[in-house]
Amino acid sequence: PQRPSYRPFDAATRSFVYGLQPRAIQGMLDFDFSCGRATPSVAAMIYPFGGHHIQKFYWGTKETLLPVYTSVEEAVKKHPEVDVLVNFSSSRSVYSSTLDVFKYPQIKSVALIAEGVPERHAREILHLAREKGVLIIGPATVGGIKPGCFRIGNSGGMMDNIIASKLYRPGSVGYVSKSGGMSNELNNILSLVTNGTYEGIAIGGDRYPGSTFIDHLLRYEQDPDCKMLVLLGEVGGIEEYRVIDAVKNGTIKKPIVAWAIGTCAKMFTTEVQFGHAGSMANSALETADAKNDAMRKAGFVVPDTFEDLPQVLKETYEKLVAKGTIQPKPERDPPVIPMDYKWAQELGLIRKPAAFISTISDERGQELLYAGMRISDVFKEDIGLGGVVSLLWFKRRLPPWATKFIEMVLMLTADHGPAVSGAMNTIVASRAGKDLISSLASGLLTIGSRFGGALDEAAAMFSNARDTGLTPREFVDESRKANKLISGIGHKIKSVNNPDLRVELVKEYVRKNFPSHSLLDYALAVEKVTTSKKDTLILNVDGCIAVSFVDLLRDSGAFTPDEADEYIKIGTLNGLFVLGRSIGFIGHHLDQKRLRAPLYRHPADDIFINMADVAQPRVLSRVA
Ligand code: Q5B
Repeated sequence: PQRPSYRPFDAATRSFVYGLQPRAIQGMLDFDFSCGRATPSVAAMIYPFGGHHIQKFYWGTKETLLPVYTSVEEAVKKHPEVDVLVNFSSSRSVYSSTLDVFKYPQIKSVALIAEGVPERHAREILHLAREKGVLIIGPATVGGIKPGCFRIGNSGGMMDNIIASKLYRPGSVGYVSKSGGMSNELNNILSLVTNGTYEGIAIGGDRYPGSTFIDHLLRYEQDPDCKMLVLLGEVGGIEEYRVIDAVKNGTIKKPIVAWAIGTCAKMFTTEVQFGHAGSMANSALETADAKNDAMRKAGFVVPDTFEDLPQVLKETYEKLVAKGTIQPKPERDPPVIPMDYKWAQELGLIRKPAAFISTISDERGQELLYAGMRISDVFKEDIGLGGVVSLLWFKRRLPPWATKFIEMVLMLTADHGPAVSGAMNTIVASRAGKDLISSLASGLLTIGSRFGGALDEAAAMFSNARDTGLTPREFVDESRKANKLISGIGHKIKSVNNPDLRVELVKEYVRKNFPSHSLLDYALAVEKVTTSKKDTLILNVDGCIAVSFVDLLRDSGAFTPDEADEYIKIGTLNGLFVLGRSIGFIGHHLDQKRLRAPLYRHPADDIFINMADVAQPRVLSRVA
């Protein structure tokens, strides 16, 4: 690109960003968009790790893709129009990456953002840059900004600041400062008392910046579009004196307003090191007061205090307007920059209906909450697994007899040997090489109305029967008439003579601890009728837990009758068996893995294969 050496950045400037800096790049692209640039100022990223790929950014309301190259060589080959590099590499790698860039004469300006670059490295970079004719800004800098044209990295701050300081269009004042923060301040002041910033560079606070005040002020002096200069120096170093010489010998002729920060240093009894590495006076000449005096004497416009800076800027600007040197242009409305959704949400500017509602837990705060209870309190109050289930399933703390009952159910249902259908499927899946989750899922998917998943229907059937006033016998007869098996009744191997001890334990606990157990009593009366027909038709473990849980829901005082009914309807009770039996299924899976059990194939002689009644394929006669 052909642009005069005094103007390294214009509205067509394209750059590479070294390092993965999506936020900074998005900031540069948003700035570009606000300026009305036709193309993004960032052409690509360079990042040696992770391979060549692309990343997506916003371009106004639309999106655009930027390539990420792994080497400068590749990047310059693909983008011959790029002549600026914004180098975000760390203090450790900035030296090597910058030296690498020097191999490519196409790169004319490099901004070094890293802080803490060893002075030896900074001086070497500076020396080589001079040899190669490359402009270095930094290190230890935010960079700089050319309103309406180009923004180096994060210079200028957030987009609302950029818009408020009118940086989306050029003004007439070129400034140079050390600090990025003070640059923001200057952008703001200049937007209020002049027609704004033409270009602003923060050279960085190190002792050996790659370019200094004079380098940039000489550029501004040459640039016909820059009408007024500002130097914001500071205590320490002698760079301001080089500008003083240039003003004295007439090299700088444009009006220059200046201030050296750090005049308060004299209030300290010892030498003070201000924020920047170079901001400490090593001689009387380096104090801010000495610099301000010398600049004033040389003909700079120097206010009496920093607070007076806006006033002198205003006066100097107005003189230039009065002389016709500056002809203020009519303001244009800044384009609306779409705000990032997250940021707008944080500011409370937008709302949107949530796609999901959740009412049981919250991890967004400092501490995880289970139904409003802090996880630390869950342990402090030792509410146990039953307490956690009561919080997450029922959104309330149930009394200890109820939470203990939940725990008892989980323990009782944890396993019932390898032969039950769910455990079998877990084992077969595990032996087929499946992982824990697949094997567990295989077992869980076996739970259904005949095996383990009869609780909800048992709760519904027994409650309905009792609530509609059926006697146990009428209930059994009606079910038989309707050809309906009673859920919760019957067991493959347990019987009156071989009682299921789990059921005995539940009955004992409920009778001892529950305030009422009317449905359990009703179910046991039904069992009397069914076992009189066949001794395996006992109230089984599913049935016993189900009716006891209905007693808990209805009579604990913790639920309204409607809530109790709803919990039965929405399938809560099968959850107890599912949760408990997961423990056993996981155990079976681990057991098979431990045993290195091979693939299971069921013996064919155990399957009666009979295809006698397979329908013969019908041969359709052709229609002639
Ligand atoms: N009859 C459980 O069947 C089983 C009847 C009935 C009226 C009934 C069967 C059943 C309802 C579902 C249920 C949970 C399939 C069971 C569980 C967890 C487990 C499992 C484990 C664990 C057993 C023989 C005769 C026939 C039938 C009649 C049967 N059930 N009448 N109501 N409910 N129950 N499931 O032994 O006249 O001869 O034709 O479906 O509650 O899954 O340990 O294994 O922890 O893992 O094969 O405990 O009862 O009996 O079907 O041959 O029937 O009794 O009509 O009469 P069986 P079947 P008839 S607990």
